[in-house]
Amino acid sequence: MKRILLAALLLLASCSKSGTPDLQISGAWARETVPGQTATAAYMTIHNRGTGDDRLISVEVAAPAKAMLHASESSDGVSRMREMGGGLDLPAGAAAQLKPGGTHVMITGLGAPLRARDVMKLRLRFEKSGPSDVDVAVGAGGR
Ligand SMILES: [Cu+2]
Repeated sequence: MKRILLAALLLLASCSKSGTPDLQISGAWARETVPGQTATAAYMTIHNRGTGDDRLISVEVAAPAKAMLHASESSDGVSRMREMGGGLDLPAGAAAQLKPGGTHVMITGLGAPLRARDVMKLRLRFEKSGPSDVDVAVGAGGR
């Protein structure tokens, strides 16, 4: 019995770290829009320097725009995007890169164009760490 309990505890420990997450968000940028375009994508690095796992569960942007988490995948030379319903896992000690061709924050329904040097505000909601506001630099890193 004791051995089974120990095995179960070890399994639990390897699946999920229950310490405190410590998130550092850096390099947030988004593409500027071209005339007539009302959607863009935002990218950033989220480094979990803590001892506990966390998860990015949703992203909010000022109305009328909407933000959602997207994953990109390509098959047969065609790239497609899909909404990440379960959010983005942020394991303790790891860095998640949101970048072109990969995971990104999709922003649709922009009420005004985004120009280089604008700053777009996003609110990221994390399962354990709660909300975190991020300034996204428009244009930077896009060229
Ligand atoms: Cu997308």
